[in-house]
Amino acid sequence: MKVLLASAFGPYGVDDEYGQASCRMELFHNQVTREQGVFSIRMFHPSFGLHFLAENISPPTTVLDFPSEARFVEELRNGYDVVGISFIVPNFLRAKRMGELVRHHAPHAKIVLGGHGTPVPEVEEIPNDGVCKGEGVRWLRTFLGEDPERPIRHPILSDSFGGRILGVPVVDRAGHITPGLGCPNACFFCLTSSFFDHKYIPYLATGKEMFDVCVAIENALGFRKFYVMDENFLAHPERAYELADLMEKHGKNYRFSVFSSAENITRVGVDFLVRLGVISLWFGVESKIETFTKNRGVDFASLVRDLRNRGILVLTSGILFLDQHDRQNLWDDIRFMVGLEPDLMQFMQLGPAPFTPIYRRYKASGRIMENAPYAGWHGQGQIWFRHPEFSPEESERLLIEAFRYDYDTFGPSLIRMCDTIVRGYQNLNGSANGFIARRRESLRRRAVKFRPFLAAARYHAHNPAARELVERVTAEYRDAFGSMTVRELALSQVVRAYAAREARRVASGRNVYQPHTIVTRYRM
Ligand code: B12
Ligand code: SF4
Repeated sequence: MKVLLASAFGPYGVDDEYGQASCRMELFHNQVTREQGVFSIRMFHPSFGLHFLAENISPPTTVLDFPSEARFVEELRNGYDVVGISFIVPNFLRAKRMGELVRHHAPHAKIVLGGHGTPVPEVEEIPNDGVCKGEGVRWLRTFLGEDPERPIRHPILSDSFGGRILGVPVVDRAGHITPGLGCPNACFFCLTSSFFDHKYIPYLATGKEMFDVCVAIENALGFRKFYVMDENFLAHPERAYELADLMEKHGKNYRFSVFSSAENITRVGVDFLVRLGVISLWFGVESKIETFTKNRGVDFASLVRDLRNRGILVLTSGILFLDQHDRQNLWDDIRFMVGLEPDLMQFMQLGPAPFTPIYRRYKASGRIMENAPYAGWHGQGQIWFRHPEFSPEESERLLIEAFRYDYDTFGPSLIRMCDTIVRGYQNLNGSANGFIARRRESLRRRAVKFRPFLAAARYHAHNPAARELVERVTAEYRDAFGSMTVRELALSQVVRAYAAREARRVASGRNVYQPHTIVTRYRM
């Protein structure tokens, strides 16, 4: 018995029969820094879910990530008994094509489908022998006739590859950790909450379990920085407290990037986050018009300021085209969210996806556009529901304007991040706690790494606000670290050359990168 697990085939982020140019496979460039030209931060993430599955079943298994259609067919020729396809809603047509290819080239193989695309009503149009709508490890074990309840092992993986800053290939990788899936908060628009039935499914239930995975990743891959893929990591403070205690006890200066809702961030407090080694934090501001329970009573302006002053990078997200939005208050909301001055700002269009409460409501009232192709259901193109005020075309234009407003007002996120790092370094000065002193030292190292980029940035600052930001942050660096060394000056010239080339590429409109195909063999 041999198993193949594949992600939807590329190329991604191009207009073709399977997808749209506005649906890229790059996290920041897709939905955060997309309008920041040469400053847009580029990177790819492997399909973590597939590795979780591969690590936790018994047969020899191949994970084929980011194949082309031809590469997928080529792999099928290796004779698999089970082929798993993972897809999200906008990749529905790709998954359908892949199912057809399996039936044609490997007619004896069983096809199983999984991922956030499976709730679409037409899922049965994809040839299949089983559909997993939710947690996959137990489901796939059951499908293969294995014991679903035996302990789950966390895969040892790095979080990203293909990073580029100002066109320079950078290696700034971290370990990947998924402590659990889903979130019980059940915000009405949220697919990940609905997909896992508004429950939290822990993979690493305690701080000790998480600490052990950190140590295992450090031993295997050398990373002491981790990208934590959990929708609401701080919703389980006991796990985080235990993890921090263990790190201190064992002298491990680990650092984490986490997602969390604001209520939980304020509950544990910024001091604790510094102690835990959180270096970046992503939370949903969503909107000031709609009151989400998770955001009730949160003073976002001071929260963002406090976090950045302690060296924690802040990524906030906002939703555009809520029912209450009209031409006036949409911009009030955009200005409010941008005015919080996070390092990074994600805007996403409201996107009713099957399974969610909002989808059911819109579907029942005939507001879902029946002819809108799934390829466009991704939140960075045009809305696929009828809004009382905005047409799909306007939604696309206004989304782009919101991103540009952020960029024009506060400058490149890259430089804001440099600002946060140096602010944290200055403000953690003099702490009596030896562990915090080590945190400060890691901020210094990050600052040093970024300095040549900062120096090259002035040649690409696109308006007076961006130029002023670069000047101010450059002065902060000088105050904190003195003049640039000869090596830093030389490196900044290298960055300048790369950035000039990247700027030409961006200007020519060829502004999408493709991830390379990654083949990982388990037990083969
Ligand atoms: C990491 C991530 C990405 C990475 C992609 C990495 C990759 N290689 O695919 C990046 C940043 C590139 C990305 C991009 C996009 N993403 Co994304 N992404 C996520 C995120 C945050 C985490 C996914 C993850 O790794 N989870 C951890 C793993 C362990 O869990 P899992 O993937 O759910 O897998 C489990 C089960 O689902 C199941 N399973 C999954 N696949 C399979 C397959 C089989 C055969 C079986 C049996 C089971 C199974 O088993 C796994 C173990 O339990 C999710 C949100 C979330 N928290 O889940 C959004 C999410 C999946 N992304 C989403 C979207 C919309 C996008 C984008 C369109 C951009 C956007 N507008 O947000 C682009 C599309 C890219 C493209 N062109 O295809 C949506 C999908 C919504 C939908 N309607 O389908 C999500 C749910 C976010 C959201 N709430 O809106 N994304
Ligand atoms: S808090 Fe975040 S992850 Fe949880 S339901 Fe709301 S939007 Fe989804």
